[in-house]
Amino acid sequence: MPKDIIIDCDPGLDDAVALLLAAGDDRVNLLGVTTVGGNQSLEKVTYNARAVLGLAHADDVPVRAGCPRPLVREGRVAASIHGDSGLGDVELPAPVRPFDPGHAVPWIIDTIMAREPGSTTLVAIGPLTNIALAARLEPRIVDRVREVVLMGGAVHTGNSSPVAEFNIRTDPEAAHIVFNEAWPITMMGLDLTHQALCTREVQAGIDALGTDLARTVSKLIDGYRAAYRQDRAFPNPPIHDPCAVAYVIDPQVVQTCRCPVDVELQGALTLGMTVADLRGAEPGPDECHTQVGMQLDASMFWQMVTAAIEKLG
Ligand code: PIR
Ligand code: CA
Repeated sequence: MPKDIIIDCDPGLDDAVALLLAAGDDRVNLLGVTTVGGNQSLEKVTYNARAVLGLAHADDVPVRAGCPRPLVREGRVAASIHGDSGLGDVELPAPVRPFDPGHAVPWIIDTIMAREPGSTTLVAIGPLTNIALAARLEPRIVDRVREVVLMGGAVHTGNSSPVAEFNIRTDPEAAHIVFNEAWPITMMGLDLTHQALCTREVQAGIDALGTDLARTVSKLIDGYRAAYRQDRAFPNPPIHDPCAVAYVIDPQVVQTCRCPVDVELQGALTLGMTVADLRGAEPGPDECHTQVGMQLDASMFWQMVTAAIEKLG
């Protein structure tokens, strides 16, 4: 039985790869895609989400635009990495599907409430604004989702600041809300996603598929590689967001550690840091609702991504 997922995202070069993985792997069923201002403006990331689903022949998947900016703070885009459009300089065919009116947050709530309890997984790969608002607007979703799997945060490093990751740092109040609700959360932070490096060898494997889609993905990765070289001195770019989807597809791809996690809202140097308590013995799932991805099986991960691109043709 495939797992039903909703992806909340801000595409974003790596969000685009996450959407393709979800569309191309039979072990997940993509119920819908919701968007949030993050890597680029809400308007741009929503356009990009529709265009990427078009590439994946997934034009029947609903797309709803959500919050244009964080709950409290000013929005800040990541144009130095994702470019002015949000997808580097790759121009995708214009989306054909009509634009769905209606806000993402009530759509998320209605979708979760209409389905079997414990059957819907929320995969959040942008700032957590929509997810936090959904939990406040309809608290019953907290018991009703199967799990929240998110890309964000970090235990030992940052990218937006020395200790804070971009998605959490962009809307720390929303992240605070999400981490303090009792739903099961699996956090795929930078500790894990910095292991999802697209090496030349991995990229050659994608190129070898020889399809138009593979060429487009390779161009997206070229843009990401150039930006990460320039901005971050990474020779190979970390493709963060598909790690969250890969974990839902097959949890074996990630080794996790269970520990309490909270979000810093006060610190002068540490705003938006995800503070993980790694002291003592690992708690059980009844005592602690959060776990953190620590070790990625990179070869299994890239096999999944490559196979999904191949399957989409
Ligand atoms: C990636 C992102 C933001 C900034 C940089 N430098 C790199 C986006 C990705 O889409 C991912 O969801 C998360 N935010 C990684 O921090
Ligand atoms: Ca993202």
